[in-house]
Amino acid sequence: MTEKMTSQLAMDLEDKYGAHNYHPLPVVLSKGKGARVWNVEGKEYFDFLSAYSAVNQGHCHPRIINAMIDQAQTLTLTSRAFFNDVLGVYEKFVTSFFGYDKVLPMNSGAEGDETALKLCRKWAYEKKGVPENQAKIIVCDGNFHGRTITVISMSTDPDSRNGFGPFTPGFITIPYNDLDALAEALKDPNVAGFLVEPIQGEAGVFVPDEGYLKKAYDLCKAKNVLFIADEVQTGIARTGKLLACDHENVKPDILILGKALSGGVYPVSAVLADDEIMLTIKPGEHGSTFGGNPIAAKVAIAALEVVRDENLADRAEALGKIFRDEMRAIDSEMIELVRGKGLLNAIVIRPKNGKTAWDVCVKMAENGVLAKPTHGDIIRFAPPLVISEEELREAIERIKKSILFFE
Ligand code: IF1
Repeated sequence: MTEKMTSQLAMDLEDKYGAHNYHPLPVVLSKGKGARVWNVEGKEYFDFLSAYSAVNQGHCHPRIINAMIDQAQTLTLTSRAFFNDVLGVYEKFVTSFFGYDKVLPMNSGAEGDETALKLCRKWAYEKKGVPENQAKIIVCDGNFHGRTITVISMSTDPDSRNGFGPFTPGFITIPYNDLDALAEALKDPNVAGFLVEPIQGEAGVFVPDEGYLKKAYDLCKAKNVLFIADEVQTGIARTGKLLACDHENVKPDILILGKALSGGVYPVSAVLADDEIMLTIKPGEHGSTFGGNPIAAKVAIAALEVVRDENLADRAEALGKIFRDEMRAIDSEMIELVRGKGLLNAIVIRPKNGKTAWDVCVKMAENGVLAKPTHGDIIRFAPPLVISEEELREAIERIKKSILFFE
């Protein structure tokens, strides 16, 4: 490539040579550090998306990057046909970090959800005594668990599903945050598991009622049904606790992690469970070429050490309160609702004079804050958890200025 790179050239190249499976904001990033990113021309932004909560530790955290570089220069991939001297160390570290007997390492969040579904079904047949191929898993309206065919078979979002059938059977859909509906669905003796996001991210940071997770967990336990938490987006300190389930002292039977498990440096996901569930999968029954590779293992250890050593959960809790208070204090008809937990927040935008959440996001980008609307009228705000209070307050001023521009 001899031509000088510009934002326009980058967008033209993606348009001509890349699949059109996204509609990005017209911002072309080329550098990231901590809570800040820069475009090709050097314009600086505060990143308030954090790659959908994958960059909780901040862009290019030196401790994680160095862990990756060191391992990348030593041994990158062995496959699981052989042992290596890193995976077991990581498995001990991560199971101790979250309090489970074992971990099954994968790469993407969707693979984590798929693995959890397979574990849940296997457990149902081998331990609960559900008849073969009759296992059912309860999921919620508005869920987002990834883009693979079985995962979208659980989805209620037309954009995620339409045109991709036929779908995988065996799912019961109930309204989110509705315990009566869950109790009713649990009457089916073939129900094996309940898969739920502790906060629905894609649905627009839909925070359930206080006590919902604990009561849902108890209803599942009473029926010998596995409580499966998808913490791919809400986990890793994002909501002000290490896991969103920790706000209600719920320990999922199966825990799914991804995204910030690697600090956004490398694709790393993980499924954690105790032996009764995890050992239902025998050698040769599940796997992945890159799952648990040495680089992923070292990166994930470093990423979790940063969460621990830099107290990212406490930071998210404290800074999130400032953010929501300041957003609620903005005097604008466009702000219908502010909701969230920790540093996973969203504003529901009431369109004004034809201006929508998208227009607010374009204006925010001009003013140096990056965020993206979800489902049309909701803007999600999720900065890296390493953002300083001073940076947060500067970003809040830029967000206020952007919203008040339309008054
Ligand atoms: C896209 C959404 C967020 C997730 C939860 C599993 C996965 C995700 C709770 C799958 C992934 C990403 C996927 C990305 C955009 C983003 C997203 F808008 F799609 F829904 F964050 F809300 N469970 N979420 O949020 O993990 O396979 O992607 O590693 O597909 O556009 P993945």
